[in-house]
Amino acid sequence: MRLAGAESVLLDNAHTPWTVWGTAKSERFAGGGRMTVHAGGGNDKINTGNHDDYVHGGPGRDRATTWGGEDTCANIEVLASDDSCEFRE
Ligand SMILES: [Ca+2]
Repeated sequence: MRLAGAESVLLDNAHTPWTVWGTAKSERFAGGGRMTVHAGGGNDKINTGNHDDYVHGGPGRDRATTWGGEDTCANIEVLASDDSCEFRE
């Protein structure tokens, strides 16, 4: 499935792995399944579930909240909690 032009995406299916590519705009991504997020430009907000997720914020001031799993984050400027992003690139 390809979705383009959304500013907020909720991928609330814990059994489906998702790969999301953002745009230059500020967007919000939230998911329950294993997530790979390339947020792109803009000041993005990313919220993942209890899997081993990968989050790349891209340019901008990006905020990540990751729950459970062993999560890897890159180019994230703000972590919602000390538990977020076990690995940082
Ligand atoms: Ca960004």
